[in-house]
Amino acid sequence: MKRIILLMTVAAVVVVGTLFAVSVAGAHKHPTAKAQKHPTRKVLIQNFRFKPAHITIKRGMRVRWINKDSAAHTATANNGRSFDSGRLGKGQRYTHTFKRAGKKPYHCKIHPHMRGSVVVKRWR
Ligand SMILES: [Cu+2]
Repeated sequence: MKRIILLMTVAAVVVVGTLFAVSVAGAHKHPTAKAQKHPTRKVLIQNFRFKPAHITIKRGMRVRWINKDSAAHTATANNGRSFDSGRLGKGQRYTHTFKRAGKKPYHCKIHPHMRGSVVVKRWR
């Protein structure tokens, strides 16, 4: 959904930019192009679940976990070293950049039944 809104925004920027290209010659740029190259995927922590629990991203992308619960949670790699958010209170967030391809299962240290995974692909 976010992606569609972003694409629509980009389309709108391009259309508006084209319409005003004559009057603002030289200032016609695509400010969102850079941001799109390494987008951030959001994973909400809500009702003692990771939402979505399983995501696939490209290498170099970031994942941002946001705790929407009143209870504290963590996003901790099962291998114990790839990434660990530490204790996230209500509204707190943690961002990690995934530089290596592979499947990265993770869990919440406080509630071990909470599980998720990030699959990092080399290419699209
Ligand atoms: Cu938890």
